Amino acid sequence: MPITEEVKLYGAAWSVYTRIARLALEEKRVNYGLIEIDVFAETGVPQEYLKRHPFGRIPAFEHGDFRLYETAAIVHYVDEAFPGCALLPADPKARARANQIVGILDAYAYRTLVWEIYVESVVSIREGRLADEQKIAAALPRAAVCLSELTRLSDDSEFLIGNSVTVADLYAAPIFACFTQAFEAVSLMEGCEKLNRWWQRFAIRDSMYRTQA
Ligand SMILES: N[C@@H](CCC(=O)N[C@@H](CS)C(=O)NCC(=O)O)C(=O)O
Repeated sequence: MPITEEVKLYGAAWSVYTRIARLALEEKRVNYGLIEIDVFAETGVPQEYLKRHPFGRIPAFEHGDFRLYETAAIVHYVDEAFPGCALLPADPKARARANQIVGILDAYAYRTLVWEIYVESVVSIREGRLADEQKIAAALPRAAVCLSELTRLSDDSEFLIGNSVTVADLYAAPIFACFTQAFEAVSLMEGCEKLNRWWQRFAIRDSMYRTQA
């Protein structure tokens, strides 16, 4: 059936960054269509898709005739262009904290928790290959720093920052959905009680169910 929604997201259900953008759309209750793109196809990134995203990453976004790529830009556009809950706190310090957490997740945690731990520990078994134990071992200290900083910088309230959902939760949740499947997550999360409590609450949100791979 053709997708008729005005808002379209080009990506993949398995993708962390696609899920971040989807969570923003879900939390803002924006009607959208997800168009699956296989960036790892044997023939390479589809040529047509490279016109939307010349770097060949997912997701890419379209609202009417307005096209955008880069998840942070998409999330902020969705936040500002559509009604509903604001995805950034109004208070400048809380706003800065939420943006700082996004920066940490984007620059350090995604690579370490998803690629170096989850992909090596969990996806490798699914793909029938041996995990690269050296890669996992090298990632553990970096993962510990990511988790202790996220614990230190987050509030002990319903969400990572404040009492309503923010971009910090939207970036963190898809990363944690992968990372917490890894055996290594159990010991790494010890002592991160605030983060553990946040994850127990956020993992069962409607938006998380609706964006499951
Ligand atoms: N800076 C990009 C990163 C997006 C990204 O890395 N997406 C991954 C999937 S979660 C991807 O496209 N990977 C394909 C590749 O690495 O070739 C953004 O914020 O949108």
